[in-house]
Amino acid sequence: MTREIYRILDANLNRAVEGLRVVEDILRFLLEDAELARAAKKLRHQVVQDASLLPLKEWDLVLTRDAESDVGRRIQTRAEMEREDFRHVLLASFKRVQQSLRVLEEFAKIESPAAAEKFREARFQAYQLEKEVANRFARPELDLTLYVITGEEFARGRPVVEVVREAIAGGATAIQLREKDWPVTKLVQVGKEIRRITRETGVTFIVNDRVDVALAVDADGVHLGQDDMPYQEARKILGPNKIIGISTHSVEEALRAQEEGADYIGVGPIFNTTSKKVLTPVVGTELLEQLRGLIKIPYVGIGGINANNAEKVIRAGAWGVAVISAVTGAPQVMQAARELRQVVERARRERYGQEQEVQHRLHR
Ligand code: TZP
Ligand code: MG
Repeated sequence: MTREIYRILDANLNRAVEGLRVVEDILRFLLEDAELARAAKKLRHQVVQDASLLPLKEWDLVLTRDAESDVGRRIQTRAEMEREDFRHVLLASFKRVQQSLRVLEEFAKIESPAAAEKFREARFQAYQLEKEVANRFARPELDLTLYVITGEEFARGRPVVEVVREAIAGGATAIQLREKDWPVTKLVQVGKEIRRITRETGVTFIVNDRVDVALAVDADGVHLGQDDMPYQEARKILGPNKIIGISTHSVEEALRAQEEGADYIGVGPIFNTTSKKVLTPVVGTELLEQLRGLIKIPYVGIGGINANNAEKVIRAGAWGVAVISAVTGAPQVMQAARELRQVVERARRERYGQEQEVQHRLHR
């Protein structure tokens, strides 16, 4: 093999491996997605191993390296030095990885068809990983500042759709359709109506318990309790672009939900409530405190929360509050929502300042 080919192989091996390292670090430290980060690491190790199929003695590549006299070193485009944000860095890195794997494949053909085939496989794995990462970004925006849950029995005779409209007008950032006793026909019919309203207003729409209903009405996602469909099963059915939230009542459950891949968790019951039939013991704001630093996905407190105690919930570390009676059951739904949202936002500003807003968006 000629020296020139060594240099090409050396440059492109470095490119591929370094590019994968950039991808891996973004997935690990910025997106904090353990699963995708692991996939990037695996691919990086694979490429290094594939290179060992080439008939090269260990130090050949390094010895023939001649970065100083590399004529390409000074060819640098403006675009190469400017990246708008980490998404662009990620995209550019994927392209670099794929291109260098293609070069490796072509030149490996001269010496080792087996290695060429391996580089080809690695390139296709890089395409696949890029798609999975893109899917991760395609999930809808999730703002759990004021998460209003329906409950016809608490709505003082008002239709659920009307309550939803009012709650959104007052500042609800997410709506959950939770009607345990409704037939599926009614869930679908009202669900479609709520979908229309939430789409028009840019509010997140989640369906409680029912993965099938969430799909039928094209909700943004589903909320699952500990006895509902397991996360992995729900994800298989819903695909990568739906939000999945999970109810948790302990540190262990919260960590498991995060590890599995949940997009957010509900933590509760924080205070006493009469709005839920079978209730686990009250966990207090103490559990929220315990989750700080451990849980990186957004989490909301639920259970007995209202404008008088919401500040405590946010101070303890929740990103937002999930409520039934404080809004759905309020005499004036719109006013109640407005007041509660103000309390949450004020508490959050006091707690985090501007910095956390950015952090939170990054996690999505
Ligand atoms: N999960 C835990 S507590 C609860 C649910 C669904 C009920 C919350 O209702 P409220 O009226 O806000 O206490
Ligand atoms: Mg449930």
